[in-house]
Amino acid sequence: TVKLKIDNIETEVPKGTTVLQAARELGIRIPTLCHLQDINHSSSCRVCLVEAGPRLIASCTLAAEDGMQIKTNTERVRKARKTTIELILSDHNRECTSCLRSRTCELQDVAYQAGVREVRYAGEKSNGWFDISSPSIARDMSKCLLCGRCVAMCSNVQTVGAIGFMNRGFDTMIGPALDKPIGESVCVNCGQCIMACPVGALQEREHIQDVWKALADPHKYVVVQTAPAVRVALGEEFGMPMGTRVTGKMVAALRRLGFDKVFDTDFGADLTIMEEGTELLHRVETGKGLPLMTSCCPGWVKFVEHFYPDMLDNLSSCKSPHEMEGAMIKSYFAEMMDIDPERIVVVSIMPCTAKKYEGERTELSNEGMQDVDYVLTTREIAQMIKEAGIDFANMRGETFDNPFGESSGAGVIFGTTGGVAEAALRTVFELVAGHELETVEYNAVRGMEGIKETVVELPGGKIIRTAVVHGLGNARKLMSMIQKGIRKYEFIEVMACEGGCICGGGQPMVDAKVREKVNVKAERARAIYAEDEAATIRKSHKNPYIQKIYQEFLDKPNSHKSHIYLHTHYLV
Ligand code: HC1
Ligand code: SF4
Ligand code: SF4
Repeated sequence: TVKLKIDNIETEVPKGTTVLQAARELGIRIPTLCHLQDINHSSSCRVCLVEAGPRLIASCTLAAEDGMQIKTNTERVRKARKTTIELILSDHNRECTSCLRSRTCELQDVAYQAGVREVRYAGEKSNGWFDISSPSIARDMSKCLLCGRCVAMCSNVQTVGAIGFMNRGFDTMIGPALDKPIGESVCVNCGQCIMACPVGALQEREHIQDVWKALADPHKYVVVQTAPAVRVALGEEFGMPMGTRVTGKMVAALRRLGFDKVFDTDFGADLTIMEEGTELLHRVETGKGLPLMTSCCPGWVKFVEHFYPDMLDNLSSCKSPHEMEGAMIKSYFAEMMDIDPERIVVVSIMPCTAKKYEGERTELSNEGMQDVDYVLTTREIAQMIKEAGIDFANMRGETFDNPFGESSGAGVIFGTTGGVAEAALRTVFELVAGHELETVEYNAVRGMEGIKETVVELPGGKIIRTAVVHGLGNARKLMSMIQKGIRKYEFIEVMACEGGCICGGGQPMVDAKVREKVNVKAERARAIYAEDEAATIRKSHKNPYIQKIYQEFLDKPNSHKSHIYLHTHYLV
C-alpha cells in the first residue's frame, strides 16, 4: 500500500491505485469525461485536473505514491477545470434542449458541477455531419468530444474495431476507417459504443415517429411485444431504483399508448427453446453441426458472419424469439382473429439496438412480409410514455394479452447471460427423460464470469458440454480455443453484450460515475432471476399456450410448418 494526503486527508490505498480512485474513496468528487472504469483510461479530456505540488495534472492516470500531497479544490484547480470544460464546450454543438441525451448527458453534468456560466471561446466545429447509414446506430459528429470511450469499448471489450481515431490535431475525429459511413463498416450494431458515449454523439436510430403514425392509423392493427430484459430496466427511466421489476406497469402503459394487443416476447423465448432444444438433440444424435451456437443475438450473428464465416452452419437455424413471435402473430394469430396480416404492424420493445438491424433482415420474413415491423429500444418506449403524459411510476399493474402473454420463467431468464442455456437445459433434460425432474436451476451458467462452462449428462448417457459467453471479446477468446482444438462443446450460448440483454445498447443510460459504485449487470440480473422464481411455470414445454400452438398450428417442434415460419438460414 501507499500513504498519501488528498485535501489534507490522510489515506492509504493499494499500490497501483490512481489519485482519482483514491479521492473517490474519500468521497471527493473529481469530475471526468473520458474516464470509464475498466474500459477507457486515456486522460484525453483533462477535466480531472488536480494539484500535485506545483503541477496541475490529470488524476485519472496519476498513480498514488507515498508522501503525495494532492489538492483537488484550489482556486487554481477550479479555474483550470472550468477553462478546460469551456474549451470542450466551445467546439460542441450545444443544442441541449433538443438533444436526446438531455438530462443524461455527462458533459451537461460536468459543466453544471463546475459552475460554467458562459463559454468565452468561439471554437469551430470540427465535423458536423450526421451519419444515419446504419439501421441501428446514428452518429452526430457535431457532438463528439473525442474522449475515446466508444473506441475503447468497440476495440477492447467487443474486439470489433469498427471505429477508431482518424487524422491528427484539429482534424482528429472518431469513425470507421477511411471516414466511411458506419453502415458500411464491420459494426455489429450492438450499441455498446452508445452506452459508453458521455454525450449525444452516438445514438440509436429512432423509430418513435413511425410507431406513433401506425398507432394513429385506424386501418392498422398494431401489436406490441416486450423483451425479457426491458421489464427490469424500464423503471430506471422513471426514477425507480435499478433492479426494480415493472412488468405490470409496463403492460398497463403500453395499453394506454393504444396498442391493440400487448404480448410478451418471453412466449417467443419459450417457443425458441422448443425449437432449439429439439435441434440440439437432433445434432447431438447425429453428431453433425456441433457445437450448436445460439442465434438469438443479432450482434453475435453478424460477428460470426464477419469474423467466423466458416462457422455459420453451427448457428442454430432458429429465428430469435421476437422474430418467431412476429411470424406467429402474422400467421397463427391473424388466422385466429381473422385479420389480414398485411394490416398488422408488429412493434418489438427491445433492450437492443442490433434488433433494429435484425428486424430489417430479409432472412426474417415470410411471403414478403417482415416478421417484425419496428423495433424500439427501452429508451424510446420510455420517451413515448413520457410524451403521452403517463404517470408510469404510479400506474397499477396489468397483465399481458393472450395467446402470447403466458410465459415460463425459462423465457424470462433469456434476458441475462446464461439464461438461454439454462432454459434449454431445463427442457432438453426433461424431454429426454420423459418425466419431470427436480433440477430447475443451473448455477454453473449463472453469474458474470466471462466464460462459463457446464457438462450435463442426459438420461441415456449423451453428454452436452455447454459454454456460455457474453461480450464479444469473450466470444472471440472462446472461438479461438475451439478452433485450436483446446476446447470441445456441444452447445454454446453467446450474447454480444456483457451481462446479456439486460445491459444491451438500448437500455437506460447509466452515468459513468454510477457504474463505478453499482454493479449494473448484477442488479438487473437479480431482478430477472426474481421474476423467474416468481413464475408458476418455469419450463418452456410446460407453458400451456406453447402446447396449444403446437396442437393447433405448428404440429411439433422442427416440423415442416415450424421450418417455414420459425427457422432461417444466414448466408452472409
Ligand atoms: Fe434479448 Fe431475446 S433475450 S435476444 O437479449 O432471445 O433484445 O431481453 O428479446 O428476441 O426473448 C434482446 C432480451 C430478447 C429475443 C428473447
Ligand atoms: Fe462497435 Fe458495437 Fe458500436 Fe458497432 S455498435 S461501433 S460494433 S461498439
Ligand atoms: Fe442485443 Fe442482447 Fe445481443 Fe446485446 S446481447 S446485441 S442486447 S440481443
